[in-house]
Amino acid sequence: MLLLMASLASCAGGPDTDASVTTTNPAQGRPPSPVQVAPQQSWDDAVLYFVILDRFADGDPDNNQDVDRAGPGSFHGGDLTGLIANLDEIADLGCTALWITPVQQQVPGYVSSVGFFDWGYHGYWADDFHAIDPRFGTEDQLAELVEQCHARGMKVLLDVVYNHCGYESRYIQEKGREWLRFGSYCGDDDLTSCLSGLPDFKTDNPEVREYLLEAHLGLADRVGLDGFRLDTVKHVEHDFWQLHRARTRERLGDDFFLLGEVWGGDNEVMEPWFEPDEMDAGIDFSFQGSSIGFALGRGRPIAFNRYLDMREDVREGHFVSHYLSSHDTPGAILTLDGDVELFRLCVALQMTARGIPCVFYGEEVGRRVGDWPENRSDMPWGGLGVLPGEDIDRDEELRGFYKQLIAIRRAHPCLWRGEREGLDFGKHHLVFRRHDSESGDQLLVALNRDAEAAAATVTLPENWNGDATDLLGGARFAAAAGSVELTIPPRSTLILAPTAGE
Ligand SMILES: [Ca+2]
Ligand SMILES: [Ca+2]
Repeated sequence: MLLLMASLASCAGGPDTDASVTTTNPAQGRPPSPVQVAPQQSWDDAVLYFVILDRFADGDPDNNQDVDRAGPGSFHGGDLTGLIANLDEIADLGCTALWITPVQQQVPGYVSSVGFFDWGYHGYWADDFHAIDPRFGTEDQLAELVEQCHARGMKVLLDVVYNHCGYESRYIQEKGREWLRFGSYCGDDDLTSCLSGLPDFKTDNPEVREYLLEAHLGLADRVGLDGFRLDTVKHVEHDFWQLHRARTRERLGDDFFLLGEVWGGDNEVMEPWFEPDEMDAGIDFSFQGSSIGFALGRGRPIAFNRYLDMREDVREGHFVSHYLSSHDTPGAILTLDGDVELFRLCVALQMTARGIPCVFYGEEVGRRVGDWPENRSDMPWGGLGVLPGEDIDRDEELRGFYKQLIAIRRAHPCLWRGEREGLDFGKHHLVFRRHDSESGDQLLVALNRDAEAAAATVTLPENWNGDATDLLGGARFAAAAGSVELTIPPRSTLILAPTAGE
């Protein structure tokens, strides 16, 4: 998002897939509560679900201020109470961890230079780092969210900002240039520039550091968070992040998880933050475009396979988190022109790749995740009647596909910690093997992006016993003389396991 001018106005106002155990109550169409998720063993087998709090569910109309659900940049009323009430929606999908947008008190006005009234509904424009915005809820409700997630087997990451505050925030008046760069005082490099014109904290000033550290770490400590998603990482000094890591370890424990947003980051770009161990994980910005490109028929599958190999070369003990849609990029469904079959190929790629797959709220039911600001539209609740809810029919078949893939992923360590090996490449198809040497678990993944079925003869690994059965659709392919003849249906994925009992 680029804001050319910030003018703030004042305002008055499947088979073999038992990783998540659920049953659906047909009377209500929703599962009984609380839905249990098999807790992640480590962040290796995590599946993350990212929610923009204001756009997910409004559980408390009494805290609504500045709500205009027709306004793309207005508050839509979503809050912690609404999220807590609908956690089963996320747990039932099989996700093991939740990432929510920042909850601090936001600046009391809006920016209009983007062509509409744009408020701090997203939480990135803080006015007071030591207060929770009442539009999102209270600190007790945040603690309740953590407790309710833990009761379901899920972890919670809170998005936090150290780099900047909101436009014309109280800190400009209260602390001025001692603490901030703003207006004509903005620098012109990554560390000192004013991102989108936002006042930039002087994070090399010890007083600023201590203030922000106490705000975020104190909150995490009091409510029991499991980690942070760190915003705008490359705009803050490395020695700050090293101090931050030491402080989170000291106060919140060695397991407190740090997922950093380094814009444009991937496994290699993250190295300067991984090598000194400033954070555990980084957002993988490469996967979305690469997987969409594959689905759209761009490039050769053998080249795409090389990319998939390359992105898994991550420093030991560290992770990248790969997404198909986000609040800062156009969603995959839009980029694929609404083609759900091609989107499913991308989802299959996401769930069979190493790293932490991140599901952006609602894309699992076909939310029209467009370009900004439409990528931040309301969660589609359809007949469930939750507000705010985008007025489209939920694609429950797509949700079922996600659920099945997530369950397969969680049940098969080869998908989240195994080695990968490309086995067969055509003009439009790709077959690769995932193998976990520790458990012996292995699967073949076959994808075909073409409108015609693809035939592939695949040499089976020596320790493959029996035929091959597709965990997604149930089709069985006979093995003969150490190989298997596959027919991959048009624009489809097969996830093949050795046929049980042979
Ligand atoms: Ca509300
Ligand atoms: Ca900065």
